[in-house]
Amino acid sequence: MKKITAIAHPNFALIKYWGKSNFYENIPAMGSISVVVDAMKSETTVSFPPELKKDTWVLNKVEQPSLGHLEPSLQYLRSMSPMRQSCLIESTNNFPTAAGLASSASGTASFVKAMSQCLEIQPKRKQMIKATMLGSGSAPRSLFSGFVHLDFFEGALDCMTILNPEEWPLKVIVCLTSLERKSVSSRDGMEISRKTSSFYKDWVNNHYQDIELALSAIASRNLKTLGTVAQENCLKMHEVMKTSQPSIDYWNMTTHSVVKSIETMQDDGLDIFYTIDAGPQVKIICKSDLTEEVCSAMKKISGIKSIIECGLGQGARLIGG
Ligand code: 2P0
Repeated sequence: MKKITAIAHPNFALIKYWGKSNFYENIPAMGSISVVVDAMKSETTVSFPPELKKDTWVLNKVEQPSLGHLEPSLQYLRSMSPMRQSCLIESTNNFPTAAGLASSASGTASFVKAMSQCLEIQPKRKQMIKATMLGSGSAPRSLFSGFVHLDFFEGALDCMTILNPEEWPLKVIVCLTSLERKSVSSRDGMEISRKTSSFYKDWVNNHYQDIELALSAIASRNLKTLGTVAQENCLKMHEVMKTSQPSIDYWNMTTHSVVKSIETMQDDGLDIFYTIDAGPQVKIICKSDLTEEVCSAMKKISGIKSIIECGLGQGARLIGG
Protein backbone atom coordinates (compact mmCIF):
# COMPACT_ATOMS: atom_id res chain seq x y z
CA MET A 1 0.00 0.00 0.00
CA LYS A 2 1.30 3.41 -0.94
CA LYS A 3 2.05 5.63 2.05
CA ILE A 4 3.48 9.12 1.68
CA THR A 5 4.66 11.44 4.46
CA ALA A 6 5.36 15.16 4.31
CA ILE A 7 6.35 17.72 6.90
CA ALA A 8 5.75 21.46 7.04
CA HIS A 9 6.56 24.11 9.60
CA PRO A 10 4.25 26.81 10.94
CA ASN A 11 4.83 30.35 9.79
CA PHE A 12 4.22 33.51 11.78
CA ALA A 13 3.03 36.63 10.00
CA LEU A 14 5.03 39.84 10.44
CA ILE A 15 2.52 41.68 8.25
CA LYS A 16 -0.75 39.94 8.89
CA TYR A 17 -3.86 38.77 7.12
CA TRP A 18 -7.12 39.30 8.96
CA GLY A 19 -10.26 39.27 6.81
CA LYS A 20 -11.29 37.62 3.57
CA SER A 21 -12.34 38.94 0.17
CA ASN A 22 -14.10 35.63 -0.60
CA PHE A 23 -15.30 33.51 2.31
CA TYR A 24 -16.24 30.46 0.22
CA GLU A 25 -12.93 30.23 -1.67
CA ASN A 26 -11.10 31.39 1.47
CA ILE A 27 -9.31 34.24 -0.31
CA PRO A 28 -7.59 36.75 2.01
CA ALA A 29 -8.52 40.42 1.56
CA MET A 30 -4.86 41.45 1.75
CA GLY A 31 -1.30 40.24 1.24
CA SER A 32 0.92 39.09 4.10
CA ILE A 33 4.56 38.47 4.97
CA SER A 34 5.73 35.77 7.36
CA VAL A 35 8.65 33.77 8.67
CA VAL A 36 8.67 29.96 8.62
CA VAL A 37 10.13 28.47 11.82
CA ASP A 38 12.20 25.29 12.06
CA ALA A 39 11.68 23.83 15.55
CA MET A 40 7.93 23.35 15.29
CA LYS A 41 6.41 21.01 12.71
CA SER A 42 3.38 19.17 11.41
CA GLU A 43 3.85 15.74 9.89
CA THR A 44 1.15 14.20 7.70
CA THR A 45 1.00 10.68 6.27
CA VAL A 46 -1.51 9.82 3.55
CA SER A 47 -2.43 6.27 2.55
CA PHE A 48 -5.31 4.38 0.90
CA PRO A 49 -6.01 1.29 3.08
CA PRO A 50 -8.18 -1.06 0.93
CA GLU A 51 -10.64 -1.74 3.81
CA LEU A 52 -11.26 1.98 4.52
CA LYS A 53 -14.90 2.96 3.83
CA LYS A 54 -14.64 6.76 4.02
CA ASP A 55 -12.03 9.50 4.02
CA THR A 56 -10.65 9.67 7.55
CA TRP A 57 -8.53 12.23 9.35
CA VAL A 58 -6.65 11.27 12.50
CA LEU A 59 -5.04 14.26 14.24
CA ASN A 60 -2.58 13.61 17.07
CA LYS A 61 -3.91 10.01 17.24
CA VAL A 62 -7.56 11.11 17.61
CA GLU A 63 -10.03 10.38 14.79
CA GLN A 64 -11.75 13.62 13.78
CA PRO A 65 -15.51 13.81 13.10
CA SER A 66 -14.84 15.10 9.57
CA LEU A 67 -11.98 16.23 7.35
CA GLY A 68 -12.75 19.81 8.44
CA HIS A 69 -10.65 22.44 6.66
CA LEU A 70 -8.79 19.72 4.72
CA GLU A 71 -11.92 18.75 2.76
CA PRO A 72 -11.87 21.63 0.22
CA SER A 73 -8.14 21.06 -0.39
CA LEU A 74 -8.74 17.35 -0.94
CA GLN A 75 -11.63 17.98 -3.35
CA TYR A 76 -9.49 20.37 -5.39
CA LEU A 77 -6.56 17.92 -5.59
CA ARG A 78 -8.88 15.06 -6.50
CA SER A 79 -10.26 17.11 -9.39
CA MET A 80 -6.79 16.64 -10.98
CA SER A 81 -6.67 12.86 -10.52
CA PRO A 82 -8.76 9.81 -11.51
CA MET A 83 -8.06 8.13 -8.13
CA ARG A 84 -11.14 7.91 -5.91
CA GLN A 85 -10.21 5.46 -3.11
CA SER A 86 -10.93 6.57 0.43
CA CYS A 87 -7.88 8.07 2.07
CA LEU A 88 -6.46 7.91 5.56
CA ILE A 89 -4.81 11.16 6.68
CA GLU A 90 -2.70 10.88 9.82
CA SER A 91 -1.32 14.18 11.16
CA THR A 92 0.70 15.09 14.21
CA ASN A 93 1.89 18.43 15.52
CA ASN A 94 4.87 18.67 17.90
CA PHE A 95 3.26 21.77 19.47
CA PRO A 96 -0.23 22.74 20.76
CA THR A 97 -3.01 22.66 18.14
CA ALA A 98 -5.38 25.61 17.44
CA ALA A 99 -3.69 27.79 20.05
CA GLY A 100 -2.47 30.64 17.84
CA LEU A 101 0.62 28.78 16.66
CA ALA A 102 -0.40 28.34 13.00
CA SER A 103 -1.05 24.60 13.20
CA SER A 104 -3.64 24.88 10.42
CA ALA A 105 -1.01 26.39 8.09
CA SER A 106 1.61 23.69 8.69
CA GLY A 107 -1.01 20.93 8.89
CA THR A 108 -2.62 21.93 5.58
CA ALA A 109 0.70 22.45 3.78
CA SER A 110 2.02 19.04 4.86
CA PHE A 111 -1.29 17.43 3.85
CA VAL A 112 -1.34 19.03 0.38
CA LYS A 113 2.27 18.04 -0.23
CA ALA A 114 1.70 14.39 0.79
CA MET A 115 -1.68 14.05 -0.95
CA SER A 116 -0.40 15.45 -4.27
CA GLN A 117 2.29 12.80 -4.29
CA CYS A 118 -0.16 10.06 -3.29
CA LEU A 119 -2.55 11.03 -6.09
CA GLU A 120 0.38 11.03 -8.53
CA ILE A 121 -0.35 14.55 -9.70
CA GLN A 122 2.16 17.32 -10.18
CA PRO A 123 0.30 20.53 -9.37
CA LYS A 124 1.96 23.70 -10.64
CA ARG A 125 3.09 26.30 -8.11
CA LYS A 126 -0.12 28.32 -8.39
CA GLN A 127 -2.22 25.16 -8.01
CA MET A 128 -0.31 24.26 -4.84
CA ILE A 129 -1.00 27.77 -3.55
CA LYS A 130 -4.69 27.40 -4.32
CA ALA A 131 -4.90 23.90 -2.81
CA THR A 132 -3.36 25.06 0.46
CA MET A 133 -5.31 28.31 0.60
CA LEU A 134 -8.61 26.39 0.35
CA GLY A 135 -7.62 24.77 3.65
CA SER A 136 -6.16 27.80 5.43
CA GLY A 137 -5.40 31.32 4.22
CA SER A 138 -1.97 31.29 5.85
CA ALA A 139 -1.04 27.77 4.62
CA PRO A 140 0.51 28.73 1.23
CA ARG A 141 3.24 30.52 3.21
CA SER A 142 4.26 27.18 4.80
CA LEU A 143 5.02 25.75 1.34
CA PHE A 144 8.02 28.05 1.09
CA SER A 145 11.21 28.71 3.12
CA GLY A 146 12.38 31.57 5.30
CA PHE A 147 10.77 34.97 4.74
CA VAL A 148 7.66 34.48 2.60
CA HIS A 149 5.39 36.97 0.81
CA LEU A 150 1.80 36.05 -0.03
CA ASP A 151 1.07 38.65 -2.64
CA PHE A 152 -1.93 40.00 -4.48
CA PHE A 153 -0.76 41.81 -7.58
CA GLU A 154 -3.62 43.32 -9.57
CA GLY A 155 -5.97 40.65 -8.23
CA ALA A 156 -3.60 37.76 -9.02
CA LEU A 157 -2.43 35.61 -6.18
CA ASP A 158 1.16 34.50 -5.72
CA CYS A 159 3.40 33.31 -2.92
CA MET A 160 7.19 33.18 -2.80
CA THR A 161 10.30 33.17 -0.64
CA ILE A 162 11.78 36.65 -0.30
CA LEU A 163 14.86 35.57 1.66
CA ASN A 164 16.07 32.06 2.44
CA PRO A 165 16.79 31.22 6.11
CA GLU A 166 20.56 31.44 5.70
CA GLU A 167 20.30 34.88 4.05
CA TRP A 168 19.10 36.48 7.28
CA PRO A 169 19.24 33.86 10.06
CA LEU A 170 17.06 35.51 12.68
CA LYS A 171 15.69 33.71 15.72
CA VAL A 172 12.05 33.41 16.72
CA ILE A 173 11.43 32.82 20.43
CA VAL A 174 7.92 31.53 20.99
CA CYS A 175 6.55 32.22 24.49
CA LEU A 176 3.60 29.96 25.24
CA THR A 177 1.23 31.60 27.70
CA SER A 178 -1.56 29.02 27.39
CA LEU A 179 -1.84 25.50 25.97
CA GLU A 180 -5.60 25.67 25.45
CA ARG A 181 -7.47 25.81 22.15
CA LYS A 182 -8.66 29.30 21.29
CA SER A 183 -12.29 30.15 21.93
CA VAL A 184 -12.91 31.96 18.61
CA SER A 185 -11.51 30.37 15.43
CA SER A 186 -9.59 32.66 13.07
CA ARG A 187 -12.16 32.00 10.40
CA ASP A 188 -15.10 33.10 12.55
CA GLY A 189 -13.12 35.99 14.03
CA MET A 190 -12.19 37.37 10.62
CA GLU A 191 -15.80 37.40 9.47
CA ILE A 192 -16.95 39.07 12.69
CA SER A 193 -14.28 41.77 12.23
CA ARG A 194 -15.06 42.29 8.54
CA LYS A 195 -18.73 42.76 9.29
CA THR A 196 -18.57 44.82 12.48
CA SER A 197 -15.25 46.61 13.18
CA SER A 198 -15.29 50.29 12.25
CA PHE A 199 -11.50 50.01 11.80
CA TYR A 200 -11.72 47.19 9.26
CA LYS A 201 -11.85 49.39 6.13
CA ASP A 202 -8.76 51.38 7.18
CA TRP A 203 -7.00 48.14 8.12
CA VAL A 204 -7.49 46.82 4.57
CA ASN A 205 -6.85 50.11 2.76
CA ASN A 206 -3.62 50.95 4.59
CA HIS A 207 -2.23 47.44 4.55
CA TYR A 208 -0.23 47.79 1.34
CA GLN A 209 1.99 50.48 2.91
CA ASP A 210 3.02 48.09 5.68
CA ILE A 211 3.81 45.40 3.10
CA GLU A 212 5.99 47.77 1.07
CA LEU A 213 7.89 49.00 4.13
CA ALA A 214 8.46 45.47 5.43
CA LEU A 215 9.66 44.25 2.02
CA SER A 216 12.26 47.00 1.82
CA ALA A 217 13.34 46.43 5.45
CA ILE A 218 13.79 42.71 4.75
CA ALA A 219 15.71 43.40 1.52
CA SER A 220 18.13 45.68 3.43
CA ARG A 221 18.18 43.43 6.58
CA ASN A 222 17.02 46.39 8.66
CA LEU A 223 15.70 44.81 11.87
CA LYS A 224 14.77 48.11 13.48
CA THR A 225 12.48 49.19 10.62
CA LEU A 226 11.06 45.68 10.21
CA GLY A 227 10.36 45.52 13.94
CA THR A 228 8.62 48.88 14.00
CA VAL A 229 6.31 48.14 11.09
CA ALA A 230 5.63 44.53 12.17
CA GLN A 231 4.80 45.44 15.75
CA GLU A 232 2.50 48.26 14.64
CA ASN A 233 0.82 46.00 12.12
CA CYS A 234 0.26 43.41 14.85
CA LEU A 235 -1.24 45.96 17.22
CA LYS A 236 -3.51 47.32 14.45
CA MET A 237 -4.85 43.82 13.82
CA HIS A 238 -5.58 43.32 17.51
CA GLU A 239 -7.33 46.70 17.55
CA VAL A 240 -9.54 45.55 14.67
CA MET A 241 -10.31 42.40 16.67
CA LYS A 242 -11.08 44.32 19.86
CA THR A 243 -13.36 46.80 18.09
CA SER A 244 -15.41 43.97 16.57
CA GLN A 245 -18.82 43.16 17.96
CA PRO A 246 -18.65 40.99 19.94
CA SER A 247 -15.15 42.13 20.85
CA ILE A 248 -12.39 39.56 20.25
CA ASP A 249 -9.46 39.59 22.64
CA TYR A 250 -6.97 36.74 22.36
CA TRP A 251 -4.54 38.11 24.97
CA ASN A 252 -4.35 36.81 28.53
CA MET A 253 -2.64 38.34 31.60
CA THR A 254 0.67 36.68 30.78
CA THR A 255 0.54 37.98 27.19
CA HIS A 256 0.35 41.50 28.64
CA SER A 257 3.25 40.80 31.05
CA VAL A 258 5.43 39.47 28.22
CA VAL A 259 4.68 42.51 26.04
CA LYS A 260 5.53 44.83 28.92
CA SER A 261 8.83 43.07 29.51
CA ILE A 262 9.72 43.28 25.78
CA GLU A 263 8.90 47.00 25.75
CA THR A 264 11.25 47.52 28.71
CA MET A 265 14.02 45.67 26.85
CA GLN A 266 13.35 47.80 23.77
CA ASP A 267 13.59 50.95 25.90
CA ASP A 268 16.95 49.64 27.12
CA GLY A 269 18.11 49.55 23.50
CA LEU A 270 17.67 45.86 22.61
CA ASP A 271 16.90 45.39 18.92
CA ILE A 272 14.04 42.92 19.28
CA PHE A 273 10.34 42.98 18.43
CA TYR A 274 7.25 40.88 19.05
CA THR A 275 4.25 39.66 17.15
CA ILE A 276 1.03 37.99 18.35
CA ASP A 277 -1.50 36.09 16.24
CA ALA A 278 -5.00 34.77 16.85
CA GLY A 279 -4.10 33.43 20.27
CA PRO A 280 -2.27 34.50 23.44
CA GLN A 281 1.24 33.36 22.47
CA VAL A 282 4.00 35.93 21.96
CA LYS A 283 6.69 35.46 19.32
CA ILE A 284 9.88 37.49 19.77
CA ILE A 285 12.15 38.09 16.79
CA CYS A 286 15.83 38.93 17.27
CA LYS A 287 19.35 38.22 16.09
CA SER A 288 20.94 35.05 17.49
CA ASP A 289 23.33 36.88 19.84
CA LEU A 290 20.35 38.10 21.91
CA THR A 291 18.59 34.73 22.22
CA GLU A 292 20.03 33.86 25.62
CA GLU A 293 19.33 37.26 27.16
CA VAL A 294 15.74 37.31 25.85
CA CYS A 295 15.03 33.72 26.94
CA SER A 296 16.37 34.28 30.45
CA ALA A 297 14.21 37.42 30.81
CA MET A 298 11.16 35.48 29.65
CA LYS A 299 11.83 32.57 32.03
CA LYS A 300 11.40 35.01 34.93
CA ILE A 301 7.83 35.90 33.93
CA SER A 302 5.30 33.90 35.88
CA GLY A 303 2.56 32.32 33.77
CA ILE A 304 4.77 31.32 30.84
CA LYS A 305 4.11 27.63 30.13
CA SER A 306 7.11 27.05 27.90
CA ILE A 307 9.53 28.71 25.53
CA ILE A 308 10.39 27.33 22.09
CA GLU A 309 13.55 28.62 20.44
CA CYS A 310 13.34 28.53 16.65
CA GLY A 311 15.50 29.41 13.69
CA LEU A 312 14.00 30.03 10.27
CA GLY A 313 12.80 26.90 8.50
CA GLN A 314 12.35 25.25 5.12
CA GLY A 315 9.17 24.90 3.10
CA ALA A 316 6.92 21.81 3.05
CA ARG A 317 8.65 18.67 1.80
CA LEU A 318 8.28 14.92 1.47
CA ILE A 319 10.17 12.67 3.84
CA GLY A 320 10.99 8.97 3.74
CA GLY A 321 9.22 6.76 1.20
C1 2P0 B 1 -1.83 35.48 9.67
N1 2P0 B 1 -3.67 34.62 11.06
O1 2P0 B 1 -1.57 36.24 8.71
C2 2P0 B 1 -3.04 35.80 10.50
C3 2P0 B 1 -2.70 36.63 11.67
C4 2P0 B 1 -3.91 34.76 12.46
C5 2P0 B 1 -3.60 36.17 12.77
O2 2P0 B 1 -3.90 33.61 9.12
O3 2P0 B 1 -9.64 31.08 8.04
O4 2P0 B 1 -5.77 29.61 10.11
O5 2P0 B 1 -8.18 29.09 7.75
O6 2P0 B 1 -7.72 31.17 6.46
O7 2P0 B 1 -5.02 30.92 8.09
C6 2P0 B 1 -4.73 32.43 10.97
O8 2P0 B 1 -5.78 32.10 10.23
O9 2P0 B 1 -7.38 31.10 8.93
C7 2P0 B 1 -4.08 33.60 10.31
P1 2P0 B 1 -8.27 30.58 7.73
P2 2P0 B 1 -5.91 30.81 9.28
O10 2P0 B 1 -1.10 34.53 9.97
